[in-house]
Order: sequence, then C-alpha cells, then structure tokens
Amino acid sequence: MTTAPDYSEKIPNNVQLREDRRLQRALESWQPNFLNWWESMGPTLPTHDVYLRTAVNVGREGWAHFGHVAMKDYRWGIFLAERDPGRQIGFGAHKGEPAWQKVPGEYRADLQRLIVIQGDTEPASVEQQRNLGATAPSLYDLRNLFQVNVEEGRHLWAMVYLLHAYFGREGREEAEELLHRNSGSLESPRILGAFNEETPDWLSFYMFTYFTDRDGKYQLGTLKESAFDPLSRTCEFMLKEEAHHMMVGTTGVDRVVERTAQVMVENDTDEVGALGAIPLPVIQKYLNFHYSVSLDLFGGETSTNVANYYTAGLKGRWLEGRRKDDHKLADDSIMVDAIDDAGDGRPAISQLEVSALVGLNTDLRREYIADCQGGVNRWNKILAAAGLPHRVKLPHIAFNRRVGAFAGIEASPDGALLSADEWAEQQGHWLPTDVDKTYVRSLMQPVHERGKIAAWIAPPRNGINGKPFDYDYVHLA
Ligand code: BYC
Repeated sequence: MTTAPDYSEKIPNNVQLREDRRLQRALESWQPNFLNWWESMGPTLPTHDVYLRTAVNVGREGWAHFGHVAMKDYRWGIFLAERDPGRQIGFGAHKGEPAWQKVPGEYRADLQRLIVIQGDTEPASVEQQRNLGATAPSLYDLRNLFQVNVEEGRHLWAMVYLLHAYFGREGREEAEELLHRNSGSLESPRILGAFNEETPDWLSFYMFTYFTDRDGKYQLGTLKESAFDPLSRTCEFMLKEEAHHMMVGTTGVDRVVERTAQVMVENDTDEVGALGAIPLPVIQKYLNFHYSVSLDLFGGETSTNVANYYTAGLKGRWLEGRRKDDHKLADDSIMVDAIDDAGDGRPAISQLEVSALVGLNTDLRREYIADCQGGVNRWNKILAAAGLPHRVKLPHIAFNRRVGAFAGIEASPDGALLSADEWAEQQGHWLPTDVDKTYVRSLMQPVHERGKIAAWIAPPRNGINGKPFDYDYVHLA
C-alpha cells in the first residue's frame, strides 16, 4: 500500500479513499460541517496566511512540507502510518493473534467509546485556544499556536475517519456529535473535565501544551498498541505530530521561567509583578492547576473499564513491547494510591494492592508523572543557571483532584489532608486566583511585529524549520 498522501483528492489521504465511494461520499459530506465548525469555533484572529507544516508522507524521513497557507485552505487529511502486514496483537487474551483489520462485534461498543473520547478532546482544545491569537507574544508563537490548532483539527479527522469507516451509522452519528459538543458549554460540554476549562492566556496555553497534551501523548501511546490495526496506525502518526505540541509547551514554559529569572536577577527582587514579568509563585500556581486537572484525565486509580480494554486488546500499556512480563497480567498485582481510615475515623492517604489489570490507569499515570518531572527539572535548571535558589515542583498526587481515589478529599501541594474549610481558606495560595489571572491577562498585549517579543517571555533559541526568529511566520489580514 502506498504511504504518500494523495493531495489531488478533496480529502487528502493515504487510505485509498477513492476505492471506497460510499465512505468517500460520507466523509465528503462531513467535510463542510467540519469547515463550518472551524470557521465558527476555530481561531478568531483574521490572518492572510501562516507558515505551516503539512504532512506529505508518513515515513520516517521528510514527512512534512512547510509553506505559507491560508488556514481555511489547510489540507486536513487522513494519514495512517504504514501497515505492517505481519503485525500481531501484543497483549491481552488475543496476544499472538494477527492484528484486526475490522472491528470484532463483541468489542465494537468499547472501541467506539475510546475513539469518541479521544476524538472529543481534539476539537475541544481548538475551541479552548480560539482567542489566543489576539494576544500572541510574537509571530513565532502565533504560528506555533496555529500549527497546534490545525493539527488538532487533523486529529479530529483521524478519529472521524475511523468512526465512518468502521462503525456504520452509529459512527457517523458520533462524528456529527463531535462537532456539536463544545468546550465549556452548559448544555453539551466536552466529555473530559480538563477540556471544559478555559485557556484564556499564554501561560495557560504553554502549561496546557506541556501537561494536557502530554496526557494525549500517553493515551495515544496506549492506543498505538491496540489490536485494532487502523487505530494503532492512526495513533502512530498522530504521535509524530504531537511531538511538536510537546516542544511548544516545554520551551514555552522554559522561556517564561527564563524571563522571570532574568528580571529577578537584574532587579535583585522576587517581586517581578511591577516589572512586567510573571512572578514565580504565579507560575507555580498555574503549574499546580494544569498538572492536577491533567492527572484526572487518566481516570480512577482502579478501573474495571481499563482492565477490560487491556484484556480485550483494545488499549495497551505505554511501551508495551518493552515490558518484561507475560503481557496478560492476570496473576500480577500493583500498589495504587487509596484513601484509608487513619484509625480515628479520619481519612489518610495510603496504598492498596490490587490486581495489575484494574490498576492500569495508575500504571499509565505513573509513567506520565515521571515524564512531567522532566519538565520541572528543566525549569529548575534554568533557575539554578540564573543563580537563583528558588525551585518549582509538582504538587502531591492528591492535590486538587476531582476524579479517582482523591476526588472526595482535599490535600495541600505537600500532601497534607485538609478539611473543606481549610481548603476553601487556603486554595488561593496554591491555585491561580482572580487577581493572578487578571495580572497575567494584563500582560497579554499582542506583539504582532516581525522580530519583536513581549516583555514577559524570552525569545526562543531556534526558529521553525531552520528559519530565524524574525521570519514572517504569519501575515495578518
Ligand atoms: N472527566 O473507569 P474510570 C488528548 C469517567 S488527551 C470526566 O476510572 P476509565 C489531547 C469515565 O469515562 C487524551 N469523566 O475511567 C490533549 C467513566 O465514565 P462511565 C484523550 C471522566 O474508563 C490535548 C467514569 O468516569 N484520550 O489527546 O478507566 C489537546 C469512571 O472512570 C474522567 C483518552 O483519554 C474525566 N477526566 O478511564 C488535544 C483516551 N475520567 O463509564 C488532545 C481514551 C474518567 O462511568 N479514553 N471519567 O460513564 C480512555 O482511555 C478512558 O476513557 C479514560 C478514562 C482514560 C479517559
């Protein structure tokens, strides 16, 4: 099968859509609805064109083409990683059997649900970020925002393709629903909590692309292991695009921390608010918020859903192939976080041994936490290099949780259990307050001039695709 997308088609694709007229027609009738959604819920800043990358191949080398394009003419398409005809299922009850090219009847509902949840997050993030263009700190950042947005749009296409191609009428209905639910809507909100939060400023955007997109990386990594081969192949290619989103988040927070550290050192003060930078305690609060809502995205510490998904072969573990066990886990156990009785009737944070299968959300969350610590280490290196003793840190796993074992309790960033009153009184020390948010927003004055950058953030070390920072990445309308 050819892997180069065909751009002569209305819907660029490398799945030989032309050979399945019914499917092609169904997707072509969804396309105008997608474009209407993009027009009404996508980026609000009017632009003439943007220096964007578009996928031209799914192979290891040279898969992207860079050039200025009008965003509404971006060629959203359907690209799956190359098929390995000998691929075998790597885990669960069907381990060793050939990967599925069709959906087995008994797993249809579960697979559809996973694909819908994944698909729902993609347009949600575009909706959350739609107003950010108006306050971009530089044309470089503006371009990165739009790149993330168009690729999240393409990830929606990826899931809609699966729904249309493999799930019949129900799949087509779900594809419509993906355009009807909206982030933050009271009547029909997005499915997962973090995707109904606002992304009102660029510090939130970088934190979101660091912490929440990283959940995407881990969830896609588990779906890449799926026995359902088209899902596996589509996630494999999505992960390639996702790498850029990780870069935007990581280096975005780097640059905010770097600028704050510079202003602190130059003025020999921690009080950088009056000096146009973002104070470190505010950065820490934003980090606390985005990290904790992203931890919720992994579901409960124990979950029979995830045990069933694994045994069925629908959703594997992070880097399943590298795990040294039987890949069935029926006889294994795992320690998970839990709330216990301290003995005096008060709750206490403890650990509980459960079957490895029901603890798989915990397994994935732990991989994610270790990865998040990498960012914190980077940011602390920046502070240390500036000669500052200050450090940022990840809050305790029980902090500000609304899903799972800790949903019913409140804890401080150090993991001390708090009464509801103590939490209400103190949360403003740990989560962004209205005052913090208003201050951060007050800094968000647009810098849309070539080569210029806002005062609250350091310029990037490198431009995009070898271009300099002062390249004309975006032409505004
Ligand atoms: N908010 O059994 P449990 C991305 C529900 S991000 C609201 O513990 P399970 C991206 C749950 O549905 C990656 N509800 O959960 C990033 C269940 O409901 P039912 C997105 C929640 O099923 C940035 C109940 O609570 N992809 O790609 O083991 C930009 C009990 O839960 C939440 C995926 O998530 C929540 N946070 O695990 C753009 C992969 N959490 O059954 C894109 C697909 C749980 O009682 N999804 N609930 O009605 C999954 O694998 C799983 O559904 C979850 C939940 C990991 C989300």
